[in-house]
Amino acid sequence: MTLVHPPLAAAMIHGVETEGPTVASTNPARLDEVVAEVRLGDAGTLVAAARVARGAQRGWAEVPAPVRGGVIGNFGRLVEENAEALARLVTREIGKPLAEARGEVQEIIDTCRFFLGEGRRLYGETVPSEMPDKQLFTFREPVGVMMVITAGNFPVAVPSWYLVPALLCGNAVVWKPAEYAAACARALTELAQHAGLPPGVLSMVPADGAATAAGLAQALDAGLVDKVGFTGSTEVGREIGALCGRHLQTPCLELGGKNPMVVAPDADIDLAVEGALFGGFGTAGQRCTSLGTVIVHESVYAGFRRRFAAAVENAAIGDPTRPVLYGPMLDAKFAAGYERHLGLIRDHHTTFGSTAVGRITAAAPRRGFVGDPAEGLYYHPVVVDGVRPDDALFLEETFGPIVGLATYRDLDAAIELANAPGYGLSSAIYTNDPATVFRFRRGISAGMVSVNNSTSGAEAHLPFGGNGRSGNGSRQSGRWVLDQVTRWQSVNWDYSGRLQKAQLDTAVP
Ligand code: UN1
Repeated sequence: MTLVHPPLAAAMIHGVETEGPTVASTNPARLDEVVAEVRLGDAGTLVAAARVARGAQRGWAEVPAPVRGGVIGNFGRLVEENAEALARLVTREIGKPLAEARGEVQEIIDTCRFFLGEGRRLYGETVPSEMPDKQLFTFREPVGVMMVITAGNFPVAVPSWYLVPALLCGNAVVWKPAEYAAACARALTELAQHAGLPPGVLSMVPADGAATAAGLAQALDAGLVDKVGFTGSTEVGREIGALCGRHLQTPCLELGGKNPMVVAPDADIDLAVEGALFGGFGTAGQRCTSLGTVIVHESVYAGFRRRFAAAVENAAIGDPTRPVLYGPMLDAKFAAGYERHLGLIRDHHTTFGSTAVGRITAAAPRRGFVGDPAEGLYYHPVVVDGVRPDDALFLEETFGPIVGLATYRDLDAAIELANAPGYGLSSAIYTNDPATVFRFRRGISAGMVSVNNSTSGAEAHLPFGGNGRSGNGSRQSGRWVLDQVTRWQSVNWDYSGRLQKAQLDTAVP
């Protein structure tokens, strides 16, 4: 199959397009370019998709797991055959530099390769019984119908973290992608459907926030959704958590972050600067794993600050089809959100690393900008000196190209600062001292810890997820995500021919 990216990104239920009003998805690097007309679904469309999924799920679960694995393998191959087209579409629709977009597409391929094998390895266990002539077993069962709601900063890789294992394990999925990334979602859905999924097992419905909230509530009330997977803001995650809680469900929540990086006195400063540049400004700071604050030991602070400022000043920013550190904001909504956060610092802080704070324009230009800044949603990189624990900038996720700097004297204080915002997704420490690494690892409340590497850029087969404001402890990726997309069923099989009563008929010394 060759991916012909459709100019219309409508919902696909049962492989059939739905009707509905359209909104334009534009290229954030060329605002006058419409990438696709997105036909939005409403609450009823989401409920209809969930109903179709319910009807299709049992049949799919009866397909042997290794055969389902084969379908996942096909999906990975189709993505691979269309990798360049898909990466270019990602860059066009959300403005991520092409190199990063290619990496993101590679992440789906890796995820498919991993789960293709899992189809032959969906192990249960045999467990000894306390009684004779009796055997105990465990089986993984699909949860049923999953509603997957994703952000658009990783419009294809992050959805695949849910879709691929969920489908492999015999679930049916209704996917609600971000409206501003719906052309990518449509392309990925078509590839998945062509891989051999029976009709109805995967539907894709772009919808706005209000329609999604109403549709999810109605689908849960009607008993049509068994599990929700959500990647997005902490605020929306709380609402989804509350809604699912009323239905006694635990969603998989992957939320925001204010990810800290500690630079110890013995750190390789150049390496730390490189890590901070990528972590803070890669994807224009619009990753949930983006670096929030660098907490630098006071003895090396001056040197770190100087080299970091130089690196930020010299970084190439601009047209995402060219080799740049970062391109535009994902879309106008994210630019507006980031502008609100910039209000937090304009009056109160010393900034450096750039000549200006805010939008890159003819009036506020950036030296060496790649392309024409007037064409897209481009922002200056900002480094803020001396953030304090009571600053909103220290505490809140900004989701834009801004990094705070703070200092520390002893490791316990650094850990306390790192934990203070109450998120807990990613973190990093730069040091060559094993004791410092292990003390940091133990003290930090974070799902992910990088040592001498950036806060962002997690590999696709390690547990991914956070604590506190970053999520409810659920983890995606690798074999650990299986606990999100399956439930354990235990079986006890008595072949003694008599009623043996657990605890009552046994005398384990
Ligand atoms: C996200 O921003 O939601 O670790 C996910 C990383 C990427 C995934 C980010 N692999 O930065």
